[in-house]
Amino acid sequence: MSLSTLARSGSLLLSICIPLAMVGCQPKASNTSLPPASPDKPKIALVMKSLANEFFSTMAEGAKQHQSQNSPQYELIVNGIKDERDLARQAAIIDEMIAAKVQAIVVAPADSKALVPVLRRAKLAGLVVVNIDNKLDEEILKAESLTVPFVGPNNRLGAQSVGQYLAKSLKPGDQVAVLEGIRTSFNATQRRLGFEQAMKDAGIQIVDSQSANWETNQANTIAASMLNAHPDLKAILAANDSMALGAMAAIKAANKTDTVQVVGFDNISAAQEAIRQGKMLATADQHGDQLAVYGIELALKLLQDPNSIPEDRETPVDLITAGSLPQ
Ligand code: ALL
Repeated sequence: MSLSTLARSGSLLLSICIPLAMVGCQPKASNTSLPPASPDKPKIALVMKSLANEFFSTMAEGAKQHQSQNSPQYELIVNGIKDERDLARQAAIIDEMIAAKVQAIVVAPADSKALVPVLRRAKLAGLVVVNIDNKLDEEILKAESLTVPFVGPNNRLGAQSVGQYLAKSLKPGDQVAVLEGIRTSFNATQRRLGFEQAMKDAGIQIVDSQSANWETNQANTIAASMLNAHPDLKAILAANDSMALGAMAAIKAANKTDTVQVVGFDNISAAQEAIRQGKMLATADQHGDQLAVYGIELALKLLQDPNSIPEDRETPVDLITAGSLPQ
């Protein structure tokens, strides 16, 4: 779904306010664009990363659907940032949500460390905070004496299964390269480790590994230089599908579609299409549409019973190949 469609549909729903940064919806306490405060219905803010990434627009859709099916239980405010690396904006959104007196924040942090201080402010203000998708840094949480439950997949195992599938079509000694996500994100690190494990187990050589910060354009530039520097490259393993798309474009431009394979992570529609067409080998589905829903459900539970002990929840992640996609 496009951003504009998302924004349009969001503005039609009474309790949903779509990305602050992009449609100028500034839910400060004085701003009338926020849904009216309801004395008994809690307001939950979903704070995501880049809504230019289909993974997060799918997540937003799933959350909106859940809210419309459970509208007596809660109101939902949906936020996202424009740029994967705009940590300052994501932190500002969280501050705005505290000022808007929401009762809970469900957050996919753009960085595992840098977002901890603002989430600490949220907890001190009495808000329920649930961490989804990208886990906050455990050491920093511990140092700050903060407990924030995490809801999300085992990224390492997900990436490992994608890597293992790729390894079946390669032979020991083959050369591959990795496109990593933002290095200060825990899920980016875990996916890199999963790819590395699968390659190591199969005797495949990783000759280059660089961060393209989750983004298609950066991945395109970096993949082009990788292909140039390593003419025998047999595959590129991208830590998300946005970067896999950039890699595919670089492979096409280098006339290497017959020799260099691509795998990704997320199962966005463009990746599904590429897999069906044989341009991409595999991806992982971490069920983005349900991820925020699980987080919201945990937030509701904690709001209902503030004394309950918040527990982490591991969510599913599945290998997607041509064989598993409906034709
Ligand atoms: C991660 C998600 C996705 C996504 C990436 C980009 O946290 O799990 O794989 O593509 O963020 O922001």
